[in-house]
Amino acid sequence: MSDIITAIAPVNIAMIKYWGKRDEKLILPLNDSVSATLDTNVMCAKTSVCARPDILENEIWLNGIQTSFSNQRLQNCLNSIKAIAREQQSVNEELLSWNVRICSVNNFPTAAGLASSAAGYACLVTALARLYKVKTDVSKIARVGSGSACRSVYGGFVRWHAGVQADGSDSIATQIADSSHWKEMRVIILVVADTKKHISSVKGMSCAVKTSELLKYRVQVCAPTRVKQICEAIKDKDFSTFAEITMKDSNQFHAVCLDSYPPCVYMTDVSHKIVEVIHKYNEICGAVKVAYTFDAGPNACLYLLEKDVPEVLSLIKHIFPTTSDDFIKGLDAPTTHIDLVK
Ligand code: 2P0
Repeated sequence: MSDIITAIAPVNIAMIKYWGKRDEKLILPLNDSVSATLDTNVMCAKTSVCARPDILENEIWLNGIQTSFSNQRLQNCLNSIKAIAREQQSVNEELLSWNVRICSVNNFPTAAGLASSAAGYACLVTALARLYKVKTDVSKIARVGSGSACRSVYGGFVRWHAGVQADGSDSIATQIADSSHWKEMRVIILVVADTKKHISSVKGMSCAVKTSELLKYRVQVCAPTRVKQICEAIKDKDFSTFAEITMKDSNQFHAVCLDSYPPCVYMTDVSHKIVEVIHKYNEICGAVKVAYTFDAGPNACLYLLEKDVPEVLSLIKHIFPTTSDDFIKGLDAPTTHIDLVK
């Protein structure tokens, strides 16, 4: 039997969103996206893999429960890594012929819509690459599991290049800066609802590509400009530019969702209240001190600098008195995770 290989991969939160594919099978995006990878101590997936002659069929266990291995994306990831291993002759044929057992756990609520698939696939592919000793760009294979997973392969600030090649060979993630570059950056996750999203990202973005006129403008004009600007802002540690672009891109992404037909509505009244509170707070401060961003769900992710965390936390607790702290930790790209509604 093989050694048991364990890998850890954190969640990433995009400032410039990925929404829309140019190739659904290869998972190639229409535009570049930019994200920050959170602290592995706070929100991450941990996956162990092994291959053995006595495992009768490939197995996958998610948070302790055995799940079907029939998922095509999962099989694509395993097959891609094995194909590279054969090409590179990195392990013997016997190991490649054995079935695998994959056990993955998240240290955060899987149903909360907090990019669990990104962390999960990044982790799985990293572990499989080590098991079969392949030397390859892991982000390219993680992308085949879930597009945004390619960004979780790196820490700090990451850019996923849409690429131009039809085979996806240049659709990879690269690091803009590691987490030590902007040590003061903090993230607060506000969990508005921990229920599963009603329209999957796959469905939502496919509908947007087919029906949204705004998406065309976003892909051609706004996203490329914003990617360039936010990469500069990250390099210069220019928080107000970083924050303004992040909020505008979140707003445009949700506008694209509404421009889809039928529309996808991910934000709730509580989400909109958070937007209002952050703008009011920035206005009172006379400076952009906090940025919000919302993924395909109602939960808010706030980017802010360490010095402003205490004041913003007390503001949140004041506005949403039912708030309960789920966990408050944070180191690398630190996160505070708060449940707004129980
Ligand atoms: C992002 N999201 O950039 C955007 C913002 C959600 C909103 O990437 O079909 O789960 O697996 O490629 O990666 C969610 O999409 O979709 C996503 P697939 P994925 O983070």
